[in-house]
Amino acid sequence: MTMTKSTIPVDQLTPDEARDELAALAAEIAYHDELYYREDAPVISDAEYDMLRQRNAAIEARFPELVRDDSPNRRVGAKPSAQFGTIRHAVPMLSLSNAFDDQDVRDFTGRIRRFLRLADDAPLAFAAEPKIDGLSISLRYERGRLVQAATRGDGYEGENVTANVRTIKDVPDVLSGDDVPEVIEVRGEIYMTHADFAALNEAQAANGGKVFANPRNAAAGSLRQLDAAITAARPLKFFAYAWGEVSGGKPPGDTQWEIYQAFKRWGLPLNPLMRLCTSVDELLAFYHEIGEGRAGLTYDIDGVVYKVNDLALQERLGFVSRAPRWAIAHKFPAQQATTTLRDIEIQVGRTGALTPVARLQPITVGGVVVTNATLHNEDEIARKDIRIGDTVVVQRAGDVIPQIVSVVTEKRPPSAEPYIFPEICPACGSHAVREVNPKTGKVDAVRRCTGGLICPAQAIERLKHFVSRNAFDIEGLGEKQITAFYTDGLIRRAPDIFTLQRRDEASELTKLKNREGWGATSVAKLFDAINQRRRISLDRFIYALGIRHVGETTARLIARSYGDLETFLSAMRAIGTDPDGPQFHELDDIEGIGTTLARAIADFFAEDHNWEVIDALREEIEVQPMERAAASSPVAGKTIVFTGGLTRLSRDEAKAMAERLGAKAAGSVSAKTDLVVAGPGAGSKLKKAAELGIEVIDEDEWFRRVGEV
Ligand code: D41
Repeated sequence: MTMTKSTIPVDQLTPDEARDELAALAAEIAYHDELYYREDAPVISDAEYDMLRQRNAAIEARFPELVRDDSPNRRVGAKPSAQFGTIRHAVPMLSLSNAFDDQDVRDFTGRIRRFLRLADDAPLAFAAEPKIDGLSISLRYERGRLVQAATRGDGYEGENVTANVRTIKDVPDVLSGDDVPEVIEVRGEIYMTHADFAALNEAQAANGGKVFANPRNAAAGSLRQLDAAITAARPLKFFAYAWGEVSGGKPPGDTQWEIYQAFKRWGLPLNPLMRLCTSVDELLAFYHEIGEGRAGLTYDIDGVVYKVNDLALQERLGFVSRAPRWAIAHKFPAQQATTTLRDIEIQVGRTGALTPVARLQPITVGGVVVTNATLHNEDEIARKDIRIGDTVVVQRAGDVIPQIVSVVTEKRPPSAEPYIFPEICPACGSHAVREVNPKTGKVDAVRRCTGGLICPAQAIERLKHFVSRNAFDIEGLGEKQITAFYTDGLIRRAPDIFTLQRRDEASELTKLKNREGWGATSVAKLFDAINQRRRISLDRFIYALGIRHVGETTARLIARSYGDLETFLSAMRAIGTDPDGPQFHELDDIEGIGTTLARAIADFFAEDHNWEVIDALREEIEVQPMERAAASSPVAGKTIVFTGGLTRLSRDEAKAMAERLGAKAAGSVSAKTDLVVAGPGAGSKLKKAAELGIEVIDEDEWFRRVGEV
């Protein structure tokens, strides 16, 4: 299959070129759909596939008369795997932050000591273990029996793969021992050994079956078999390394290491290379030792993981967004390879950012086929002087998008010209500009399309975001449907989704069920899916708005902080009219929300058209209030200022503790402050609190109040 290659911006295509390219794209996308849906063996990445579809959509938007009968946007493909039920993890499965060199590890332990106010020479032990390159899984045991197994999924919800996991010999059906908790979720990694992987691929090839790219994919593909008998025939293995819900709060033991010993007693497999370390130097020695032995292992690892051993300290350290402060993955260096850069394509994102993507001659880097790489932005391209046709060094590290490290200039073809970054949006032809940051006076690295509402790429990306899994999660309204509905003018803005059924019922001629690829049943299903989402939680609603920089975590923080839609919107209305008023500072003061983020939110609510969308949405949907974080704690909902020297807590830990208890930790005392916790040496803030008549307590009283004496 040849790839469609075009660097011509969409708005410069002639109708003939557009017709040809649409034909090529239709064939190419159909080919990839087939591989993806029927064979579960895509040869391009999702991002690359998305790019094809986006280019197709952009051309169709500009040349509606050229939209083909077999346009990719008119076909409704089989959904990947809705076959497995989803399971909500009782305790979310966290992610891990990464360290890439020794210094990162020293910073990690330094941060922990500072956070806990531990002296440099105070003992601090870590459990160190190889990081298995497999799939994370959560196994739920009730009264010692395996009752449920779920993949990690997005950390909150995973797929129910119980039947398949039951076929894995490494996973005990029954835990043995008299100290097994009534309920325990054991977490760990499912993986496949190199030898088993090679044998599986050989058998697959001989039978004309699917050949997997690496052991990790083979393990994932095997676990996700609908027929558990197939999984049973696949040699999957398991190592335990963590836990989720446990009756009684925590498993028997006070340290990570003790829990591992309990796991072992109960019959769960542990990685034999785990080690208890008591200094950074020991951690680094462990890393280098494992790295040297890596090639001799029978399974893939991509680094090592360090975890604070003491569970009480883990508890105090808590999390930053979704990763624990008490653990880190120390990754092995990335793998590199050289290949040629075939093209540079420009993607237009939801907020108009023009992102250059390198299309590469496919190359295997560390066992994975790489066909594209991120180029970040135009400065990066200029700095590295990357040109189409160049031979480039590509690097892959873990799950991150491959990068171009450098150009092999000796191999540069004489015809290669410096790359000129487009100054107009390839999707809508508007000027694309680099904004100047008013604070720093620096030019933004990102060039943005100024087309805003008229840019079809931005509009489509916004809609895609709106219906995506962690936003409104509307089944049956995927990328293809959104693009087709957008192109045909049926859905231009989010509220249109909720009026689609009424408009369809009112229309005489162009009923949805008569569209190609649709029928009465699929249309009824779609309306059903849309109607099911007329009630939505505040955090999802905020996330769905697609405000720049506002991801899921931030949306949740905001939702928890304001509680309900009315409170949130009236604050945002105030900010929209007075961008530097008290409401803005309240937003800025939310722990985890920095000024850039607060500004982006303020900018969003300063736009009339965003209010139009929100108002129209409110006609159609009901936004459910959020439970405020830890509403039952004595300080929930309060705004607290810590000032002066604290002896038992670092400032960061105090802030995190307040947050955990549902309070807001603010930086300055104002009329909104409910409580000031002051240590020795508190100055002006204490004075201000006295002036305003705000209650002031000391650190010991703080601990008494929150019941953590
Ligand atoms: O071997 C692994 N892949 C591994 C993954 C491990 N040995 N330990 C892990 N520990 C955690 C925490 C500390 C968050 C319980 C992990 C992972 N997490 C993890 N794997 C994928 C996302 C997070």
